[in-house]
Amino acid sequence: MDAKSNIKPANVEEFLGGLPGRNLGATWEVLAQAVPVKPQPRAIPFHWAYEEVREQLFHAGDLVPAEQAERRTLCFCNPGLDGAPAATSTLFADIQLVLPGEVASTHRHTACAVRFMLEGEGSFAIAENEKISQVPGDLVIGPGWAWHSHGNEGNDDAVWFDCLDAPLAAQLDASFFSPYDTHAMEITKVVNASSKSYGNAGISPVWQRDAGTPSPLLKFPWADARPALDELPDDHLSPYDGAIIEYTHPLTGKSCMPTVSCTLQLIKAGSSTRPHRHTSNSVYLAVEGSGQIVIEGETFDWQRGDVIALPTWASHYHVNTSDRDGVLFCTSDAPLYQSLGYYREEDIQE
Ligand code: GTQ
Ligand code: FE2
Repeated sequence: MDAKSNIKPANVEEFLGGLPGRNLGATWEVLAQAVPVKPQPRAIPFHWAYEEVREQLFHAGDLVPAEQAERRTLCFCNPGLDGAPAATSTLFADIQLVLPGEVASTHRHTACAVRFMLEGEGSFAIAENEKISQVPGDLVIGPGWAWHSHGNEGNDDAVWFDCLDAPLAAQLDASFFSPYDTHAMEITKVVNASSKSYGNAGISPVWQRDAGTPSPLLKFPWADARPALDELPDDHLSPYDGAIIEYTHPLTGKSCMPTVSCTLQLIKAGSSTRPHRHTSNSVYLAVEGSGQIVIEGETFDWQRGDVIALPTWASHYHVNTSDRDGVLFCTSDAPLYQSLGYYREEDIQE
């Protein structure tokens, strides 16, 4: 029978068989696909060891000149996502290498970016005509559509972790990218201008105050964040995350980016946390000590520089069996879920 026959179907099978040719579906046949009873992430929980990633990154350093690669980075490809450049369904993450004397060209994209410095003292970012100095442990954010470039004027190889909401922008068909017309952006502001304007907690400029999203403060120094974790009073410990602080917009207290939040947490030596799960995807970067994240019953050991992808709704808890405190940096798309009314969180009874 012709797929578009006008003859009344004799039975249900014949009726259903005629629908695809008309670009129709019988909703009762695909309801679980249209409205799943719970999230069905394709991304899987996954761990990348820094030792292995770093070795490959330095091969790229030997073989690929900075001018040739727009960015010399190795991106984390979640095995559940068919080789796509994405650590989770919404988050792209990479490790970047900038050798002494190198400068990465200026560009901008709708995706926002956050960078956590791992190695090298003399690197810098240029964002919107401002030069930002960066040392290991610093978090530097790149708001969506802001012009940016990076460089290294020190003697050490500079390595850092980046996370962008690029897969989200691409899935929303909202991704734009543009290169700068000349190579390097002009620097018109004082060095670390955003730190000078907004980097003092509770103190902010009156004239030309920028309280919009994203955060007008672009750098969150390790020298501020690390002591804050140690000093956090016990009544602020999370049952699920231990001592945890967020890098927030200095004027609104909201996440540093509209779609992405960044946290730093400390799992005390010999401690463990309660399991829970939530909608939203996370990418963890281990920054100090060692520990384990147990995701859906599977134990992922981590040490400095390791990256772990936690897909939405996966149950997880933290363990530190070592005799040294462990510190994790984490980027998450929770603000996205929260702003859409899609955020859910659930305690898991053992
Ligand atoms: O550092 O600006 O790996 O824009 C991919 C896209 C890094 C960056 C990437 C980017 C960057
Ligand atoms: Fe970029």
